Amino acid sequence: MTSISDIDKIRDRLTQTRSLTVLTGAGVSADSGVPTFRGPEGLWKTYRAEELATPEAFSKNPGLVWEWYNWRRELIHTKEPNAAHAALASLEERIPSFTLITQNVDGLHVRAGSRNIVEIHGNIWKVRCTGCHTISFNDEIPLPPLPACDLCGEPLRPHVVWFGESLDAENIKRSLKAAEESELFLVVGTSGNVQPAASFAEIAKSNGSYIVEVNLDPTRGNGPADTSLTGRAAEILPRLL
Ligand code: BJW
Ligand code: ZN
Repeated sequence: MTSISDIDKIRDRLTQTRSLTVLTGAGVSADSGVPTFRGPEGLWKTYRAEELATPEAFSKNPGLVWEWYNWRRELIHTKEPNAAHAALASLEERIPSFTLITQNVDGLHVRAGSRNIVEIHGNIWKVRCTGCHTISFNDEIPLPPLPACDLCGEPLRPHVVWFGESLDAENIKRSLKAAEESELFLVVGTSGNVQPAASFAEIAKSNGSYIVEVNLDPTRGNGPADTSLTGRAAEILPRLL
């Protein structure tokens, strides 16, 4: 259980800090009703995310991968940002230097008002052409089973980062800089399974940052965390304001 004194301690630190970096994962959107990747509800049909979020899966069966993304787009479309998203947007207004690094592709942080945000795994509301590489915003629901580019006719793919694919270099640069320069680093709702995101807290810590983890699962947080707050992000984060 998270003690009231831990919450008070971190709230005090947040009022003092000039530089906060936050890393979020699927747990932040869980309270909005968006399924996480690795929990019991993380399965879609009988597939694991690791089997669908790969360039190999898309080459072999683009229809299946698009079916999964269409299902997720339809689901996310019906969801709203929750109190955790709102709390992070309001921290951004209070702290002079604030960066939000999110692994989530659902766009809920931006809808809640976050501005200085790095979407390191992309955005499910964008598509990218596999031929001419044009990236465009697209919130059509549902997309056709095999959507194609208006400009060149080649297949479109989701503008997200799959396993084995490189993250955008500029996004990595911004994330590392924010981790290195942070006084306080908050890790919220991520299992820490996926690199390179999972190493950002370590990097922040080795540069002198204080690490706070917020997760539903009390077994998390024994990594680099200086304080672990156990509970739902939507319940804990508003209490830190
Ligand atoms: C709550 C809660 C509540 C629940 N409140 N908490 C170094 C070492 C080993 C391997 C690698 C390495 N470097 C690279 C790799 C390979 C690979 C990797 O990391 N593999 C590991 C599995 C071992 N990484 C990559 O391939 C990355 N690319 C890369 O590094 O390029 C260079 C390179 C290329 C080739 C070889 C080597 C290097 C790319 C990774 C892309 C990941 N993409 C996905 C899909 C995105 C698109 C989409 O969404 O469709 O990103 S996978 C999926 O996992 C998604 C997520 O963003 C990501 C992280 O998941 P997350 O957010 O942590 O979710 P969960 O479900 O795992 O956890 C939820 C947590 O919330 C849990 O802890 C709950 O307890 C908690 N929770 N409810 C608070 N209410
Ligand atoms: Zn094209």
